[in-house]
Amino acid sequence: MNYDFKKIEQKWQEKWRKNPYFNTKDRSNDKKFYCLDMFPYPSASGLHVGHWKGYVFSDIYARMKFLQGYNVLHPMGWDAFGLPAENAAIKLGLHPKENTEKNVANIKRQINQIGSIYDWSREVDTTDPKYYKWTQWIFLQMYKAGLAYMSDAPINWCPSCMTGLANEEVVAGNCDRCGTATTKKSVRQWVLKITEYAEKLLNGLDGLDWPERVKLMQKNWIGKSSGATVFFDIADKTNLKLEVFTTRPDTLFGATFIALAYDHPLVDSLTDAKQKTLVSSFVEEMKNKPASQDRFAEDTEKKGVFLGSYAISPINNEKLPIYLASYILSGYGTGAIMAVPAHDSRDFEFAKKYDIEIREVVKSTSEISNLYDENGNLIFAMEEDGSLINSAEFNGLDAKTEGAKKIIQFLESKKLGNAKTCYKLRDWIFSRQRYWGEPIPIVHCSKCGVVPVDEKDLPIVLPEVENYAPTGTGESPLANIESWVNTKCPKCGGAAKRETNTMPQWAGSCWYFLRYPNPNLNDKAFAPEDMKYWMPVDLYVGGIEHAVLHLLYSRFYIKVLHDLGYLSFDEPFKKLFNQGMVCCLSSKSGKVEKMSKSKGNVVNPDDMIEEVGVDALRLYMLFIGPPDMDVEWQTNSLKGTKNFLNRLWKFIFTEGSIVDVAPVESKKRFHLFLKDFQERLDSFRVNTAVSAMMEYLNDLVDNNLKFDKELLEKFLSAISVVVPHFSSELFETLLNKELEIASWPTYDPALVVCNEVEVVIQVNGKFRGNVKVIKGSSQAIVEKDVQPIVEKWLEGKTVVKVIYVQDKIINFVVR
Ligand code: ANZ
Ligand code: ZN
Repeated sequence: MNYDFKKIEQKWQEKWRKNPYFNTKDRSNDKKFYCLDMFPYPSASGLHVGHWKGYVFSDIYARMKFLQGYNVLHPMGWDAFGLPAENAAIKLGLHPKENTEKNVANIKRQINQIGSIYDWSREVDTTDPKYYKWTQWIFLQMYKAGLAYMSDAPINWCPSCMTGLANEEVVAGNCDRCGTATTKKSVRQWVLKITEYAEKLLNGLDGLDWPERVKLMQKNWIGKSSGATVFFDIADKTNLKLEVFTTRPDTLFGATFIALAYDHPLVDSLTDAKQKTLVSSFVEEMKNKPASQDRFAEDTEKKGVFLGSYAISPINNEKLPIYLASYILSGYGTGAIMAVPAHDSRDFEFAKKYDIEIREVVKSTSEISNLYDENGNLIFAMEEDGSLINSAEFNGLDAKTEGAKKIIQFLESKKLGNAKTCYKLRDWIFSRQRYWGEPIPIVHCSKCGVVPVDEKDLPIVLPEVENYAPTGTGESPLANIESWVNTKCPKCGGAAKRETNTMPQWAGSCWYFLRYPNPNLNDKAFAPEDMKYWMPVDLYVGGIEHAVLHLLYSRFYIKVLHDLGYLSFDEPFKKLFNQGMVCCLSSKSGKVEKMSKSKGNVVNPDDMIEEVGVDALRLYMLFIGPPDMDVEWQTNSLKGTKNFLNRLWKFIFTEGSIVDVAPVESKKRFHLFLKDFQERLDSFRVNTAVSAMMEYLNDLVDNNLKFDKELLEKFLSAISVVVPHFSSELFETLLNKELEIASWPTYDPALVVCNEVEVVIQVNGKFRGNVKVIKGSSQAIVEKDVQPIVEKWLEGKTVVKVIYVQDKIINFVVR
């Protein structure tokens, strides 16, 4: 009997479509498990095997929890508004709606092929008016709470996408969507006060079971700095005062100049007549520079110009020249700094260039070599902690701790400054001058000003428009549809105009997970009882690229809805898992790169399924490497997992493999496998769980082990999370049952004891640790098991040989 994967997989997929036995029960008394994938945006190219990696991974846990008796919510939907979808449609000359529908159909077909237990009855589409009615409703709640406001401040602008962008969407000065260098543009825009939540967003990170690097990225993005603001008088201008923000108040005696951002409000009043021409040409130059918010871009040359005026140091009354400097950001702190060249490398570089005094005020307590040249001049800024010198009565204090504290106290007592905390996080530019998004539910009335749309008039439906291409004028294409724009003021009933900006693509994805429990709810965005039962999400699977975008924005939304009394929890995702990317050799560049259509290295799952089947592909996606790491796709290795399934099938159908009562040794071996398999799944090492399956098959064959019906049922139930079609078929054929009734098997601890041995790990003969493995484990298994332990010893080395003495020792010989 051959394993006819095509027939079998088709058969089961049809059955599951007709009878989705795994669909979610509404609230029940069962424990719940909310297993969520980041929903895709329906791009034209469809899924590639890179997308499969995350979806197969999450399906393992959805299926496992289902077999464990949990009420599982494992939904899927479409993040279909926004720039990517719209740009794609424009390119094809299609209406975004039409194009989106087409793409959704194709991707849905592809997702269905995975054989995952998605509950399609809860599908969500962010472009459905029944959905975005509530996206608009949330905006109104924010507006009413004072968290949404209009601003005319210059924002990041992408000249190619012809829209404003949030800071999070600008990467190294370029548009995150199309790579074009961004500029600054003053357009009227809507902004959300995410900064009001900086502290809450920061503190909330502590309690999350998220990868450390994502938490760190958010922490850095929020960028909390503690220090002080210091006020400086201006020489000969008694009416002016300059405020700077510093994280190093302890270095106040070392300040030798002041630097301002080019657009600081005091530039004009501080510019001396003699310097006017120089200053205005510098300002012009800075205006035209691309908008980089990255103060740490150390490579850029520091430039500046002297304004011709001086500030007075509040601590020693010295006159400090005031400069404009290219490295000062207008949006951070006060846009002005006291510069301490001896202890800040940016100031150091600037001082060297413009020949400004460099005065040391902190003596390092540890010896730093090469700090001075032969003439005793500093070669670089000493940013380390140390004790204060050249600082009058503060000398000798530990600079960053006591010194800072005492100097802040001094400033506060004389009203010359205050302790202060700054955040790098900026408010969130929330409007886009584009067509394909949720209309912002606001009306502008000449009499009443800005008026929110009545909640009962939601949704404000995105109108049909003939020309949806961006205008580039700072107005959205909606502005041209007079019949839509002209409306009545909800307040006074007079003639008024609709807001024509639309929301950014993130608006719909900030809260979609609240909608899945009941996507058809008509009178509310979500029901409190549902929220209480389902939220927070138990496992959230998606790519690292959303670390400071979607994942930060959603946390903000949830915290706002919590504070407004709509939710009882304030963090949406308890556990986050970032699946690594699938990379592949690109024929264009000759390099192994992230799989993407533009690089021409995409592997289409449709083709792979044709060749090896769904289960073999699932198996391979899990086996390809640690799930959180980037891995390289190799079509050849796919045959390996196909062969494995064939061999397993053959073994099971071999005369004598299934007996009435399995011998004790066979039972033991099975329970050992089960323990291993489950522990590895529990710790998210899915690749090694698959190797446990492979090892077990070798064991079955080599040692002539047997199944009885009980063992077989347990075995098939366990591996059904990985190869559901394969398992279902055997369940039916051999056990006369449906997988539907299966439950998650547990190993018998009595059968697995005394079967573990401790193996000594060595690298070049040196003891590096121990590892517990199952007695009789093969070299391949032990090698995999010890990887995390030996990793650091093997890094950058070549393994020449691995010497393995079964159950005793494994020694890596490296060069
Ligand atoms: C004096 C000083 C002495 C500073 C020293 C640093 C070292 P973070 O940690 O990133 O918050 N700064 C303040 N506002 C700035 C702006 N708008 N653009 C560029 N730089 C700015 O950095 C805060 C420090 O960066 C501040 O402390 C200030 O320089 C500078 F030995 O003040 B410091
Ligand atoms: Zn009005």
